[in-house]
Amino acid sequence: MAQHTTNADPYGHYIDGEWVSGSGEDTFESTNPATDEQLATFHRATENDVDRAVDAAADAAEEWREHSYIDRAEILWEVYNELRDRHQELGEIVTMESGKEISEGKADVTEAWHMVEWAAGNARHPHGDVVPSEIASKDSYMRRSPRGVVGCVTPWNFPVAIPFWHMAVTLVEGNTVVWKPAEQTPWCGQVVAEMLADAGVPDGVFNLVQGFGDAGAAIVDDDRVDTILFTGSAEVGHQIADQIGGEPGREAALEMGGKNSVIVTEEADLDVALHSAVMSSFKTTGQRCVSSERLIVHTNVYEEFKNQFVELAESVAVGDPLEENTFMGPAIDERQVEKFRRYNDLARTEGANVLVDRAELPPEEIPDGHEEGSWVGPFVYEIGYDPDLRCIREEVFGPHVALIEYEGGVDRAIEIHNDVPYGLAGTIISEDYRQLNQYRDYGEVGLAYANLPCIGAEVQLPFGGGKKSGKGPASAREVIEAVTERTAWTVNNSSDIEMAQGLSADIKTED
Ligand code: UN1
Repeated sequence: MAQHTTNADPYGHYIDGEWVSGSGEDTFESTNPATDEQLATFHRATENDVDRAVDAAADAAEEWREHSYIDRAEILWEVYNELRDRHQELGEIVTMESGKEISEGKADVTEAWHMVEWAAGNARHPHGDVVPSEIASKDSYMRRSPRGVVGCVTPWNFPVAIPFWHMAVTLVEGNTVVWKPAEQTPWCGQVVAEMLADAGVPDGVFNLVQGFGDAGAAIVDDDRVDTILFTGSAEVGHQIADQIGGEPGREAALEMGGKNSVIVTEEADLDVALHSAVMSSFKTTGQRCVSSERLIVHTNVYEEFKNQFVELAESVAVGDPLEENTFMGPAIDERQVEKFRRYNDLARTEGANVLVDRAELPPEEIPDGHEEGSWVGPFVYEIGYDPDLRCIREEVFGPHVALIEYEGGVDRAIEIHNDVPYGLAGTIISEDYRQLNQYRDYGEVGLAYANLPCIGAEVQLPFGGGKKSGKGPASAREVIEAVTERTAWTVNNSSDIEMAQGLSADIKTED
């Protein structure tokens, strides 16, 4: 297995069908968060490089839309096969660059080919509606056409899957793309770009720029980019929403964070509750946008649940993400470790009773040769419910988990769940179908689960949330709305003009 890429020279950008170094002098490193080893070096894009990439995408747009859906999808089937054939290798690259343990690294690649399969398969499905008219001689349709140039800005935590959430449907629908992967996972970006280039995407149809937030901002600022697809922090997402919202003709679909929860009612099967809570809180080291940082537990089962959850949080295996027995790998980088520790301190200041504190892993728990990694373990506390506490309202993006005890009916648990600015994911654990249905109907949550963890959504579901969590889902099947224009196309089959709504079609003249 490769410990780093084989390239000695820095990797570049892919613009207009060519690999280029770009106009800037700066380079940056991809590092392995489990060891702090450098994996590869990349040229850092300037505004000028983004400008060239948008130029190429704009020039290629007209020709690309002339291809049939099925021709466009043909290219993606090549990518689908390659993702499957290289599953183990790519899973290891995801793990080395993002720190996610190997089953998650591989699941990331699987989720990517599922998305490609959905998008390419959808090319042979109907793309619009036949709509009835009040007037028998009229035929009406809803037709879709590509919006043009789509800018994609993707996060590090699903470095292969989320790029395909954005780009697979977008390309099949006939748009061209300028993509900036997260600066933490440029190697995954390079691999995905090589696949698309090798599959024969025409020059300019797909462009990659490697870099930081300034390159992402340059994509957003360029008004030749018709749609922005963004998955990442609420802070950046809201800036994009503010900016694009005021620009006629431009659209943005934004997928942001969450302060998700697991509700455990007095009717819960406690084994299911514990299993779901551990998966929701600690998988991906708590760094999914759907990870849960709040466990809202009924008073009747609180002590028993707490004791067992604490025991598991004390013992989940943190370690080398390439090892199959590891449950949690490292955090992505030191910045994320600091944020996690800052929020742990905040919870203490706000009155938390700390139950598990593995935030600073003792040296004997850190695998040999991994001393420089960004290691963290679970931090679990209980706290009396107060809606103003920041530690239970703000997203940490780490294994930072609050236990909140509630009394009364499930409506009280739902009220606590809803009382945060986010509305992305959540789950309820209960054997009582009335409680489940109440949660389904009143939980403010885009991805709602029952008797399951609140992670692991499949690509054929709509993915996204309300409130601060999202705006026009930037993922999976819903992307189609953000990257296509709808035309209502109505044809009259008669030589008389007859109007709907009782509107008179008589032309009345003075005489
Ligand atoms: C994310 O957390 O940023 O539902 C994406 C899931 C995955 C996607 C998560 N399919 O957990």
